[in-house]
Amino acid sequence: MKEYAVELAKRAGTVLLQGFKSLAFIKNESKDPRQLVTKFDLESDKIIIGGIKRKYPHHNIHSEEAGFINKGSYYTWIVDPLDGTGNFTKKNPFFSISIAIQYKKEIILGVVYAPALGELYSGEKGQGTFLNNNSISVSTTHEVNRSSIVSCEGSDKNITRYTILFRGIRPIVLDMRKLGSAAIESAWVACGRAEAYIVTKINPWDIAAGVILVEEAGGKVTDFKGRSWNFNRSDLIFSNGKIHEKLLVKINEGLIN
Ligand code: LIP
Repeated sequence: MKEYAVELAKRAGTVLLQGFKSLAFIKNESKDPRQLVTKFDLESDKIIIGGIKRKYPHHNIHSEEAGFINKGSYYTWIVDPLDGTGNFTKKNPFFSISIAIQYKKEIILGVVYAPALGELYSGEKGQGTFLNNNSISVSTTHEVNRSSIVSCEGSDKNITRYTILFRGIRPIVLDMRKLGSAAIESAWVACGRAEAYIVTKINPWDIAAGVILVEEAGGKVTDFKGRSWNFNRSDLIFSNGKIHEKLLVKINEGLIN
């Protein structure tokens, strides 16, 4: 399944990269200006969903574009065919494809492919995390004031929550950045470019692959109450494990409710 997930991500990535490199204006197909959907999200979705249906017709699929296809299986493929659509439409290379496989309640495989960056992350239960076939691990930093944090508000319509979080966390860390692709942000924790990724109201397809990338790279993923990830939990911290509790304490000082 890992090889096939990688193959599908690469196939979809080729199409996305063609669109990204073309000079044509990329239109938002959605009526809501905050809800970006381009023809490339849909094309990429078709490639990935079509591929899963052909090879694993009995598996469930949950994709950002196609919704939930329930086959009553223990296996569910969780797919974001284009994560970071906003970046993509602005010719910013930070966009990716995210494919995860959940078995029962647990994520067992994750692939994040950022074609314009030439980076393919993969993680498998008990097998570690890899960036372009090189084993990667989370950063060893213990000090919050030496930590780089990536963060975003996900699909939170109440922007005040994120603003309060940013105001509380920013003064105690070295740096705080927003990359515009949740899948890439979680992958950055897995490879040690950031000590943590803090996100509010994120959709499961944006970060399901990131959960296993970070865990298999030696990190930790919980919600703001310290509970492990599940499909319905959306206020999340992905970290190197060493600064996790300190950030949780800060968040629970009343930054977010
Ligand atoms: C996007 C995320 C981004 C987040 C947006 C959105 P999409 O995913 O990855 O980081 O801030 O709210 O969810 O919609 O491009 O797949």
